[in-house]
Order: sequence, then C-alpha cells, then structure tokens
Amino acid sequence: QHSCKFLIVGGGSGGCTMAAKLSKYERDVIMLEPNEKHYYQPMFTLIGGGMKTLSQSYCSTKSLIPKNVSWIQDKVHSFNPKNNSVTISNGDTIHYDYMVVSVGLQLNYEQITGLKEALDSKDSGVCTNYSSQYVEKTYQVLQNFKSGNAIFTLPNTPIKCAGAPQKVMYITEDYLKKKGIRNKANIMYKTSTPALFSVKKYGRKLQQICNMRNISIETRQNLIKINPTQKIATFEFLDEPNKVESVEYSMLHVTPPMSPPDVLIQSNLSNSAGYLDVDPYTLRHNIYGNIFGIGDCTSCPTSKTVAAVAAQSKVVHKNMINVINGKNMEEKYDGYTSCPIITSNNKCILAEFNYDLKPLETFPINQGNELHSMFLLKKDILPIIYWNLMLKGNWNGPKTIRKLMHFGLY
Ligand code: FAD
Ligand code: UQ1
Repeated sequence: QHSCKFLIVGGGSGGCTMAAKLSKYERDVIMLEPNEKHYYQPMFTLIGGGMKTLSQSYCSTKSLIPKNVSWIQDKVHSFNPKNNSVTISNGDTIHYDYMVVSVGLQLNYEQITGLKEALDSKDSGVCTNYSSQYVEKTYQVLQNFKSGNAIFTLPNTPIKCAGAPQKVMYITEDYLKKKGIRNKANIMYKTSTPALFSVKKYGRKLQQICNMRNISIETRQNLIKINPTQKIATFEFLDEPNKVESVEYSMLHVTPPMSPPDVLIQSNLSNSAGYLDVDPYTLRHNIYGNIFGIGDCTSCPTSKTVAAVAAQSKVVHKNMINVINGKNMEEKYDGYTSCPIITSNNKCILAEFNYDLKPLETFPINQGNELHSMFLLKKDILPIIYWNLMLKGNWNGPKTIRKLMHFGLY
C-alpha cells in the first residue's frame, strides 16, 4: 500500500519531464517506471545511420529522478480511477490525489507474421530503428547491403515520430550513393498513409526529393508478412480489398504497428481507439478531473514526438496546479509538434506545425529547405536541450525563441 499526492505513470520523456516540474514545488510524488535505462529515442535514427552509438542515447533512470520524487520500479497492472488508485505488477496498490498518465506506445511486432524472427535473425536483412533492442542492426544491414530492393515501411496504425520511417530511407540512399553502389539499389517507400507527409509544405518538398533521388513512393500499402529465409515481404493494398503483393528484398526497414499499452486499452480511461481520453487543449481527462495525460498515449490528434511532449508539459503542469487551487485552466495546447526530417548525413528539413497542420517555424529561415544548420541542431543541440533542460523541467518547446525571432509577430 502506497499513497501520494501525485502519481506519474511512465518515466519516459513525458513522465520524467513532469516529475521534474512537479518536484520543484511538491514533495509527495511517486513515479512508476519499470525500466532501468531511459533512452532518448530521437537519437535512434542517427544510430541506425551510423552517426551516433547506442551508448550515447541513454542514462540510468535512477540518475534522472529528482530528489523529491520516489521511484517505484514497476508497472501499472490495472487502473482503478473510481478509487483513485492503480495496482502494480507486484500486487501493491497506489492511491493518488492526482495522476499523470504518460505510458507511451507499445510496439506490436506480432501483428506482422514473421517480423519478430526476422528481426532476431542476424542475416535476414530486416531491421527497425524503433527499438533499442534492434536499432544497432540497422547500420549492420546498411553496411552489408550489396544490391537489390531496399524497402522502407510505415504501418496502418498511428506511430511515434511519423517522419522516422522515411528518415532512415534518405540516410540509406545517401550512404549507398557515397559508397558508389546507389545504382545497384532499388529504393522503395511503402506506406499505409495516402501521402508522404501530412503537412503540404513539407510533403511537396519531400516528394521532390524522392523524385530527384529516384526513390519510389507507394502509398496505401501495408506490410503483413515476412519470409525471412526467402527474403520476401508481403503487402496488402488498403484501397483494394483482397489484393496482396509479395516483393523480394535485400534490406527491409520495418516500422512496427503501434498502439497504446494493453493496460490502457483495457482500462476505462481510454477512448474507443484505446488512447487516454483527454481534452486536446487542456490535456485533462474527459471524465476523471484529477487525471491528466501527456505524450504518445493520449488522444491528442497531433504527431507524436518529444517536441510535442515539451510543449504539452507546460500545459499539463499549469492546468493541474490551477485545478488543485480551484481555478480555471488557462493554458491551451495548440498541437505544436516538430519532426526533424534528416535527408542525408548532413542535411535536415525541420518540420514544425500545429493541430491545423500549418507550419509554425521557429527560425526566420525557410525550414522547408534541406539545411546543414538544422542537421547540427538535431544531432548536437537537441540532445543537450533534452537531458539538461527538458528533463530538468526547464524546456517547454521553442515558442519563446520563435516569438523573439519573429519580433512577436508569429
Ligand atoms: P515514452 O518516452 O516512450 O515513455 C513511455 C514510458 O512508459 C516508458 O518508459 C515505458 O517503460 C513506460 N510504461 C509503459 N507501460 C507502463 C506501465 N504499465 N506502467 C508504468 N510505466 C509504463 N521525437 C522528436 O521529437 N523528434 C524526433 O526526431 C524523434 N525521432 C524518433 C525516432 C524514433 C526511431 C523513435 C522510436 C521515436 C522518435 N521520436 C522523436 C518520438 C519520441 O521518442 C516520443 O514521442 C516520446 O518519447 C514520447 O514520450 P512519452 O513519454 O509519451 O513516451
Ligand atoms: C524540441 O523541442 C524537441 O524536444 C527537446 C525535440 O525532440 C528531440 C525536437 O526534435 C525538436 C525539433 C524540438 C524543437 C526545438 C527547436 C529549437 C526548434
């Protein structure tokens, strides 16, 4: 039996950021997180491309826990919001006054036949940047590539960092070009979505890049099966029922299907799709007023990123404090999210936008162009911002910088 004023469920980007913010004024905070290591997942794309190492991407969870926060190294087994409690895997119950849910997304490998064994087998040519367990294999597959089809997939579910499935493709194309074997490769992006990118400005530019670099884009196709011994991948056509196609590959980068964790789907905190049912502007739970949500597990219809979490963290913190003090919630989340789309080993398009899918760029330059400066921001500056500002509770996204850069006009 435990009880606390604030319970934070999940110690990923959202959970650790909220722990840091709350611990500045509160002592009675518990954070539940099963993992010993905390990974900065945005670095996975660079690790897969051989530009960073896995050991550069994590810290021990323990080292991130602020002084006033108790860490319980376990996971929620069931949510009981009517009793203001959760039970955890070891059978204990934790009672809370207020709860922040930040459990992220789970990777559902089993939804693609043969995927798990293909990832586990060394010579299958199948890789994914989406897990710390497999991300190093991507660079091995890339280095071993000799010729044939290199296929990159995006599944038929919402995913985190919707740009990541194509970043690894641009890095691969650039790598093969520099190695002098680009003409031996046939590069294909097979995506369940109807377009390359949801924001028109960036989508248009990325389409041009693919045309110029001879990358074929095949939309509304969904990977359903892999035969890792014969190296054949099978796709369904989402707009043509019953049509499937099998393609040989030498390299296959898979973005696994994702969903909220089962424990959230099965709870009465989720909407019909399984996401934590929050108001998209206040981030407060739509039924239980003492529960807030942050990050990938929420129903907010924005692209799921650390950048979004940063902007949400201020809203959750301020609104929660106002609720506690019996005041109106004043902060509103505008859906801000950002996706640094790496297009080579030294260039990046820095997409930033809101719920309206309108660009909301921080810098007074056209971020829709491939820029070396934005690559350096992504590779060298953002990790520093993450570990030293965001996880210490001192980064709410670049809004203030944007206002300064645009003299408050934008
Ligand atoms: P997470 O950080 O995933 O944390 C969720 C935590 O909840 C985990 O630690 C998990 O152990 C814990 N948990 C799960 N179930 C339970 C339970 N039952 N009980 C207790 N704890 C539980 N974002 C960007 O902004 N820019 C990028 O360039 C970028 N690139 C990316 C590239 C890749 C390959 C990947 C995988 C992600 C990328 N992201 C990027 C996305 C970003 O990492 C996520 O959006 C972000 O980490 C979400 O934070 P979160 O707190 O919601 O979830
Ligand atoms: C950001 O704030 C952030 O969180 C720390 C990210 O996650 C790694 C990002 O990828 C981006 C692009 C931002 C936005 C920051 C700036 C300075 C534009």
